[in-house]
Amino acid sequence: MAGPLPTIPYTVDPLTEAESLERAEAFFDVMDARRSVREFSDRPVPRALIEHAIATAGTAPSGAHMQPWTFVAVSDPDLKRRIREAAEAEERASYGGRMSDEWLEALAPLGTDWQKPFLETAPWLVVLFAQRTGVTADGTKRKHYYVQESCGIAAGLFIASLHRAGLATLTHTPSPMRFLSEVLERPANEAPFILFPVGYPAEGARVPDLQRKPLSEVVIWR
Ligand code: IYR
Repeated sequence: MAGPLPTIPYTVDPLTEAESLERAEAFFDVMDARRSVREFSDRPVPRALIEHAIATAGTAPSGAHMQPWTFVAVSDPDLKRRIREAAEAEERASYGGRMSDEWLEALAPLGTDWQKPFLETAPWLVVLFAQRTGVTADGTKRKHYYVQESCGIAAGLFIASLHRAGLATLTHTPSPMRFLSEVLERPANEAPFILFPVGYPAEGARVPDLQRKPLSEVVIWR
């Protein structure tokens, strides 16, 4: 059994309470301006921005530090077209009867339907795969822990990084999304988790006028 890793010193920024509050408020303002986007421009996005967002996602804490994620960054038009075709085939079946009336009613305010043109318009599709298991240096199978939680946190950081860089994305989960494993030739230990179209919003893009729950509705102080 491996022993504990060597340790290194760690400190956080030494801030006054006022400075902390200022930073917290400024970060909230940045994140509060983020919206999920479904209308993308075809304006190219430099690969370096995608690399930084993925690197930022990779700073997420993960179960036993297994980092159980793979990001597949797709810009190839042929692959994007195949992903769109497969996603729309699934979504057509979902909207056409596979989703319950209750589900369709919950989605109605968002105005979504089976058509997903953004899967071809957005310059990048980044697919986050969750690794149910991994491999050790000697090639043996290794269990991963808290895979969903770890990938969920990584997804959040990915979204935050893109937003900070002035980009837009959508947490898209075509259902079922097994086809992504086939099209992107991923191994059986990886399951598609979220598909992110990434780009700039289309000129004149609009988003639903949603309201976020106030703090009083989401927090209980004890
Ligand atoms: N996957 C479908 C349906 C959908 C489901 C939920 I939950 C959403 O928040 C949005 C859409 C689609 O992408 O249209």
